[in-house]
Amino acid sequence: MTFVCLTLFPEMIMGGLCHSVIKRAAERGAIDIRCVNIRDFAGNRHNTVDDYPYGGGAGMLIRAQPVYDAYQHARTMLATNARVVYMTPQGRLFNQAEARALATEPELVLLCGHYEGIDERVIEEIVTDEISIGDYVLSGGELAAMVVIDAVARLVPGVINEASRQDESFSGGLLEYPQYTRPAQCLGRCVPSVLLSGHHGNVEDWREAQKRERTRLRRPDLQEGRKP
Ligand code: 6GU
Repeated sequence: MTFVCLTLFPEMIMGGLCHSVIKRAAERGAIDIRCVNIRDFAGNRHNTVDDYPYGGGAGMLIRAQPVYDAYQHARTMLATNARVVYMTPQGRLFNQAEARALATEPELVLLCGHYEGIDERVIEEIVTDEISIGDYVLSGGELAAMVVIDAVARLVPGVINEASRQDESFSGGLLEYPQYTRPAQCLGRCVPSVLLSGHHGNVEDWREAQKRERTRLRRPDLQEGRKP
């Protein structure tokens, strides 16, 4: 799967995603993460991409033209008419179901805003989806795009181990059970004895009960067994 980010801070995206699981997946060619720097399409001598908002108000906006030209450049890098996701607190809330849906796409373009936003006309022209990662305001869309890319990429076949993809929090609509590794006693606490019993049926039952209890206590909004 190919991700192309339209951003003013490509080094932030590439630096943030060049680690661990995602880095190795990119090295293997399971995913490809690229950036187009909107500033390269400023089209003026000082390479400025922002301007004052009509009607007044605080802050600056990214002009439509550099974003549109960066998008046209991104299109030359892509094989399909890929969805264009604008990262904005005004978008629909991102969750695991949304991640699963996006992971079925062969290519995605992620548009990262900055300053007070982007001229609405280019959003109308190129954007197919608007996504927010939560009810708080970030100073730019890059961190949000990185969150979406990480969550989507790990659902792409061959990026992570299939078993860990099944077992985790949210995939069954419940939180994950607690886990322990050696030694059996640490920080004055013991590993729950059922995990040392070697009785796989009891271990499974205990883990399932832990998932339900954790979800009930910590996230009662996640309805039992329903995929979010
Ligand atoms: Cl997607 N962008 C920005 N700038 N802030 C956010 C967000 C996105 N999601 C939550 N806050």
